[in-house]
Amino acid sequence: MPHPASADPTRVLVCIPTYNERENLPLVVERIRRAVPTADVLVLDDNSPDGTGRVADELAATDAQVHVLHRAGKEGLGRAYLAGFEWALERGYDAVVEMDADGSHQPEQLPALLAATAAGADLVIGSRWVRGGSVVNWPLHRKALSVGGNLYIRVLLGMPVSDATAGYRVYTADALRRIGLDDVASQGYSFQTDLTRRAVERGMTVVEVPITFVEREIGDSKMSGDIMRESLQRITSWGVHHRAGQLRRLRRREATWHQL
Ligand SMILES: Nc1nc2c(ncn2[C@@H]2O[C@H](COP(=O)(O)OP(=O)(O)OP(=O)(O)O)[C@@H](O)[C@H]2O)c(=O)[nH]1
Ligand SMILES: [Mg+2]
Repeated sequence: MPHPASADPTRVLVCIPTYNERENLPLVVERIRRAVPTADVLVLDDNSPDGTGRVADELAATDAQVHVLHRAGKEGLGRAYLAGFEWALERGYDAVVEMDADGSHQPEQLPALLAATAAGADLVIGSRWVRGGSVVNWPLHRKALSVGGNLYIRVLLGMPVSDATAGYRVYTADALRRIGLDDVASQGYSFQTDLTRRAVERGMTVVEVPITFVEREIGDSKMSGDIMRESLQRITSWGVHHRAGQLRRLRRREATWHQL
């Protein structure tokens, strides 16, 4: 039976990975708390040298819906999210949100993503590259990198997803359990493609909701050559396995036809 919005039983946790986001964190947390007051927030800080962890503790001290997971050191976005997902599943949340700390993912658009979850999606992707989606303040080379990367992923992995690298997402708790988090090895941004691929392979309902992605105004990007290399290597290897599997199935089918 549908529930009225005021009695919504869905428990939502917004996970925010942080590395040197001291100035951005209070701004994004305040916007989340205003946009979706019922949602809890979990900051996943990798012992940021700029003291983001202390800022997170101060926010948590004044707001019972804000929590902090302090991690020993910088281990990458993927590892931080895996720790956050485990934390959420242990505590019985129904939906888990991924959101950057730097304001690129606008909290005001979260209700639209959560609406797609409520409508039955297992995974909702806030997408820059579907009709209605956009990017504000990106130089041409960043756009080209994202569009090119997603094209490479589509061609190699054959997934019907326009923005598989996007980091603004909602997973249902059930989807996270079905995806299986124990053997996820991706550390950097390939983590997003990895989980998209797993969701598609398991026949889950993946819905893309258009978002306006706004380039950070404060702080530095953590994108690096190592992160790019990890993505390229992992995606290429998944693609080769995927296509080799298709070829094997095709050969088997051909062999069966010849026997008929
Ligand atoms: N805990 C943790 N968070 C990280 C790590 N690397 C990046 N982050 C966070 O992940 C989010 C995305 O990182 P960004 O540097 O904004 O990466 P990006 O959005 O691809 O790059 P820009 O568009 O240049 O900002 C931010 O909230 C970062 O603070 C990490 O190793 N550990
Ligand atoms: Mg960013």
